Amino acid sequence: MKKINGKNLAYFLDNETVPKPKIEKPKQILVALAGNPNCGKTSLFNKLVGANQRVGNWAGVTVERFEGSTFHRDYLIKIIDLPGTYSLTTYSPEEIVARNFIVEEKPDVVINVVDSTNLERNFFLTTQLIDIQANLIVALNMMDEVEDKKTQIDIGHLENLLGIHTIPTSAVKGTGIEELLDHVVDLYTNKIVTKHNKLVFSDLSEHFIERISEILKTDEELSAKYVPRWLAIKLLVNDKDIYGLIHGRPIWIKIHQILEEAIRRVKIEQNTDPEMLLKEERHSFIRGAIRETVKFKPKIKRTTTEIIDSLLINRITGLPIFALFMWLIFQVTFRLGEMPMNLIENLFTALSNFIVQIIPEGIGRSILVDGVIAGVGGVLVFLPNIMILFLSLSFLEGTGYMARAAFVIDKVMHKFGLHGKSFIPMITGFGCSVPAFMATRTLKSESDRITTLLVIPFMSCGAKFPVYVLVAGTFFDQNSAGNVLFGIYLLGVVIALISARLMKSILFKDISEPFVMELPPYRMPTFKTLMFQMWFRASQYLRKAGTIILFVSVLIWVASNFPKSESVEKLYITKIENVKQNVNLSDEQKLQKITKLESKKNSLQLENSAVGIAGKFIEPIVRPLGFDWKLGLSIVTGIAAKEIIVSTMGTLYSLGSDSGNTDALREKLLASDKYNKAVAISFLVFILLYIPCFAASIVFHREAGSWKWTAFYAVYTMSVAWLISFVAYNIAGLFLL
Ligand code: BGO
Repeated sequence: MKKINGKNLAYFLDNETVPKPKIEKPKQILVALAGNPNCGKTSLFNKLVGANQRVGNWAGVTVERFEGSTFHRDYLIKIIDLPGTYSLTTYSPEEIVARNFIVEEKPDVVINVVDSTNLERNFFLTTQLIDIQANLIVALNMMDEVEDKKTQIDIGHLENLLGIHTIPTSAVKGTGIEELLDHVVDLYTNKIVTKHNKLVFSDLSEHFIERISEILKTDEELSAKYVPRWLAIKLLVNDKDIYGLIHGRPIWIKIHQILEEAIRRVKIEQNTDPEMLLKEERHSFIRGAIRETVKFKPKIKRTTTEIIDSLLINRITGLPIFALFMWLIFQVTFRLGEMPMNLIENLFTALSNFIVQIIPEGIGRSILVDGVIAGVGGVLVFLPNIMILFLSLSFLEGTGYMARAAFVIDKVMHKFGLHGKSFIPMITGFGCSVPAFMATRTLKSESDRITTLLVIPFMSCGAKFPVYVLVAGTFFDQNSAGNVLFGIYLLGVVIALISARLMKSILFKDISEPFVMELPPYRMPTFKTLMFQMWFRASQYLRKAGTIILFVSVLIWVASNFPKSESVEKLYITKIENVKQNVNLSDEQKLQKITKLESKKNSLQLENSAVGIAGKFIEPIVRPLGFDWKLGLSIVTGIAAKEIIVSTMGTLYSLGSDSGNTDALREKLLASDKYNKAVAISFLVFILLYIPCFAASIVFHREAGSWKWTAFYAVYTMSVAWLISFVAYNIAGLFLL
């Protein structure tokens, strides 16, 4: 056999005749390493690719380009080491190179190398990589140093909060490298995924991001190439390159308008611009994530924020402090509100007296005094309380405390199957259910969202407040009234939490998905912002008083005055005439008797009127709760708007010339033998828990998106209200009477 270079020739011949086995080219995965300068990216890159690397330059700039490759589990992993950057703006050539590569080249996987000894600074870039919706893995590098410093990182929890697979590594010790490569392959082959829904900005920011994204999506060419959400965020932060990309396109006109609106609203509501707002919200997200997952060795010297946080977010002191703040708010609202409230009351009394003097008795005067002033005036007297309540809530929100409260509540919320993030819409519910329902949009888990929507009605809205002030202030002394108010609000929260637990385990049978609880910086809210927010709510309240409440007040006046019973009218006119003719009575005695007869006649006429008939129809349903037909009817009218409850009561208790005067209404309530403390408690509980106003219910339906949920919401709130009121009435009856 012929030999070539000492090798058997048959070997070569065989090789030529036998078909060559097909060697498949290994599948290639393109990976980018992104991270801050000095996070250990180069060291990690060296560990990943060994000597298998080349150095070149990025096209057009004098920035070095390192690339290398390695084999792992049948895959050729090609790794590009991007220049170190703190951010993905376009201020430096390094940033432009890193950003363009990720956005334009779309690597299969991006490894975000993070210096774990400095998470706060390094995660800023991470939040921007989340915006781009890159297929991310976080390499928590320098873990050896973290261990040396006795810092503990709950990596599992961090992974859940960020929605990104997180691998601890040490580039100097060479640990975590295999695991990192395993995750690259798993992410590429879709065995694992990166969740991009974890970074949610504030309602205000998300509102504009969503609106701009929707318009961007209509430009097919653009949205095929770029992530619309990322573009929207970049436009809001005034990114010159993205502006250049979009401003020549037809969609720009609409986007431009939204951007202008965003600048205006952010200035008014947050006293800053969208760029700063988003930046701050990224930091809040990062602070929250770190606070939840990292335990540092106690430091000797702490920052002021850390010292305050150690009290406010503390496991032991956090909850009582939150309860104390809430209690204070209700005390202040009640006590401070008293003086201006009396002033407005006196104004309306003077107005009624004036009208009584200038307009002769008749239907016109009665509509004005018993309808309009009793109804609208009865609601307006509570304006100072509403303003104080909203001012206090806005203050706590603006200082950054509300986010801390949500943070503290987070753990409690988890016990009830909800996430701390649900607490923000719930707290918003203390103001008004409409924005609260809308705020649930930031909850990405469907079951969390529906559950939160269903429990928001139990968070007592501001419109119910006047009823509380009226009833608690009538049946309880000044000291106890604030406590009763606080108790009512607390009961709402407790019922909301229990309901959430029940719904989560019976209706949804799942647990809540973890999200970061943002921790914004502490700051003093500006006077202007506080005033704006307070005035915004107050003007809404005033508008309601001038429209729907005015309309319903007049409607109730009509329904409570007609039809009139002719026989009752005749009978009492005769009786009154008899008194007038009675020579044995003094003028004073006559006046007393006539007033009594008038009152009796009015009360009988009311019972015979449309309102009386409707009230009597409802009475059997509400009687077990201690209510008569007047309270029952007030509840029904309250379905239109909660403020109407007080105005209905004002009209129903037919105050004549005293209309608009809450003191007179209080006297009537106190004088009635049907009402006592137990009825008052039962009534307060019912008002607290039953279905929100009509406008809020429409928003609920829109957010829940199905009649099934809307029907459930109506039945559930009404049944809970009835049941708990029934229990409260009977228990209060045992102790308070
Ligand atoms: C010096 N652990 C520890 N302890 N150190 C690490 C790790 C790790 O996991 N990873 C990297 N380092 P680069 P960029 C140095 O150079 O890879 C260290 O910019 C020194 N140099 O060894 O360059 C790494 O590519 C003198 O440290 O980062 C390097 O992201 C004294 O982090 C530094 C001490 O790593 C930056 C360290 C002259």
